[in-house]
Amino acid sequence: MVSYFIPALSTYAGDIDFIIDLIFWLVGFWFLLSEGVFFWLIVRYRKKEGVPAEYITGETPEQKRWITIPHFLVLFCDIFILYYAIAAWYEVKQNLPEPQATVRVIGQQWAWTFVHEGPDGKFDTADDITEMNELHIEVDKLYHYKLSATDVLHSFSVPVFRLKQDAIPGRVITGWWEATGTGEFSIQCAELCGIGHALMGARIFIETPERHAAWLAEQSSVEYAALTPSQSVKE
Ligand SMILES: [Cu+2]
Repeated sequence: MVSYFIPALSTYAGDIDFIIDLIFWLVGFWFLLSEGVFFWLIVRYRKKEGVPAEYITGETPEQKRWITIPHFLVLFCDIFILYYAIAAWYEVKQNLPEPQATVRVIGQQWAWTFVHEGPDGKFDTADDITEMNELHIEVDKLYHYKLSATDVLHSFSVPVFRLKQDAIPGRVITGWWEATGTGEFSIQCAELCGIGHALMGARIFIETPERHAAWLAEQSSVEYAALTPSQSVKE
């Protein structure tokens, strides 16, 4: 249902959408049922000529059953929500599959910086590729992200991945994604981080291996070229 509004483009997006759907249907069922009973009682016991109003304290066992039985049934539904929520949490947060590539994600007031290892597969070398507010990645490739913040709390949010992770100054948080479809989508900051918070959007470009290789080659050649003032590092 969620994917009708926002495409689900990571390997774990479907698990998270399933929990949202499950909660929607369970809560929706109990909402409609309780409202139905509520309005039925209002109509059934409306003011009638010759029938005096009754003061009900709700203390007799027969009256308490109106609370306790639905209460236990709702708790029973919670078992299913908990089961799927813990399974999804394990998949997204506890489980860390071997990466095929790693990207540094750095939040700062008010922009995102993304650093790729470059052709040598190592950070902090001359061929690292740095992007501002644009993240180019490859589809069907398992990435680790190393998330940090240089000033205040931020939150790295990629709606199409159903991924959201706080970025905390002084800490590097590792997580992962594997994209399952191509396209250009939004990245947001999901933690109020100052006056420019609303402007802290970026774009993610999920590319085919061919397109991504072409982009990498382009970046490398631009970074190594002797730049003249008229040239731009950007595409
Ligand atoms: Cu922010």
